[in-house]
Amino acid sequence: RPIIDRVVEGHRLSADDGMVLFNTPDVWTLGVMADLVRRRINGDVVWYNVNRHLNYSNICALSCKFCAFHRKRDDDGAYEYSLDDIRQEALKATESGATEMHIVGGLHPWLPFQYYLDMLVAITETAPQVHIKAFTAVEIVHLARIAKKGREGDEGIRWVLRSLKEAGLGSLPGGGAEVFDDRVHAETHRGKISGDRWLDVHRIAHEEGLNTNATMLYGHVESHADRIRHMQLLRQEQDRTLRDWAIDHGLSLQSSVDHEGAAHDAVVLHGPDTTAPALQPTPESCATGYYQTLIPLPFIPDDSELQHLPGPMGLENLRTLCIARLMLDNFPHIKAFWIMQTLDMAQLMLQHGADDIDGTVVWYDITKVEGAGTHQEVTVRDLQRAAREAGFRPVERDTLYRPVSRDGRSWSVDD
Ligand code: V47
Repeated sequence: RPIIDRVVEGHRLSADDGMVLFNTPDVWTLGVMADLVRRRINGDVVWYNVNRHLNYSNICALSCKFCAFHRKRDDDGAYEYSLDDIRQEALKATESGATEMHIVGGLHPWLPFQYYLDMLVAITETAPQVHIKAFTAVEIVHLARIAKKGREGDEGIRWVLRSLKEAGLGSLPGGGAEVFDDRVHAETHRGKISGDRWLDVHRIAHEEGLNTNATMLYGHVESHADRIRHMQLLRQEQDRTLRDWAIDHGLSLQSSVDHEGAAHDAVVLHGPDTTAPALQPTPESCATGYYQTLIPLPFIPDDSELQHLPGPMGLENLRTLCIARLMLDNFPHIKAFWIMQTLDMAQLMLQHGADDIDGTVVWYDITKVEGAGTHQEVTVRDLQRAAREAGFRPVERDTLYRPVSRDGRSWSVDD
């Protein structure tokens, strides 16, 4: 009851509240509360986009245990795209009317930094209108490592981000966050950057004016408390990022404690009262970049080194989604990534806190649900139908959540 009251009144939930929500048998009340917050921030809109994924190489210096994508150079199925392949992909994207290319790959041991700059330039030349959302924080640190010796500190990261931005990078995707916890890191993705470093890269990206997303890969060896801490860390970073914007826009600050128990100012997205639409950061109104969306990713065990683990089921997925919507009160969006959850499940997610159903995708190589191939495509009509049937109004967006007007393959961003 007290938690329901806090949600209804638009007050921040604590980490302890989050734990209560993981333990309550009443998932449906959680759903009602998450829907309330979701409607407060996004009304009856379901955002979708017309996008294409490009996984430029699966060759990776790391061997994370949950990952079925990575290959060593001589392994069967190892591949890397040439710049010509990339140009072809950009051409296909622009010809199909895509507004975004989402580009990630393994930590390739030999490709030089110039390859990544050339990739961005080739895409920008071939498909100038398409937004390039590319490279997880893990790849950015790798690029800082290969670009120049001794460039792995914050200044190296900043230099890499600036160079990539100049070559055409538009934003960072949310991948590679996994779960911010040292034990989980040691057990499942030792060798990858730490959670703290992941957060550093996104902080620097925000300072450089780039918007970013965040993921949480859950349902393997982490605990519920680890998930709550992951959300808490993201939330306190976003508090810091949005503080000046909130003050400038007359949003009253609440108080919150961080994961170490220290008090800080909290930015909770809400309107003048809890029934009015929430004030939202936009690229025009915010002097820096910020986190746009959280994408909860349920662990898919198939073909990974952790395939003996069962992976989370439907109700656990809905519960985690609801808690993410309720805890991350300063994230404008929560995404249902249908590729990992199926479109049927994504519909239910829309009624449990998610307001974004991602995109048309087309090719996706990183995870495959129940033996699906790499060709995983839905049409705009499928996405719109899924949203309408769930009781919402589908609106096409660009990567920065600006509404898009479309006439077949040609499109523009609404003012
Ligand atoms: O970084 C890897 C995760 C991520 C598995 O920013 C797995 O808009 C589940 O980040 N089971 C890639 N997850 C996906 C991603 C993403 C997707 C959609 C939208 C956005 C966005 C980002 O998938 C990886 C890793 O964290 N992952 N293996 C697995 N077996």
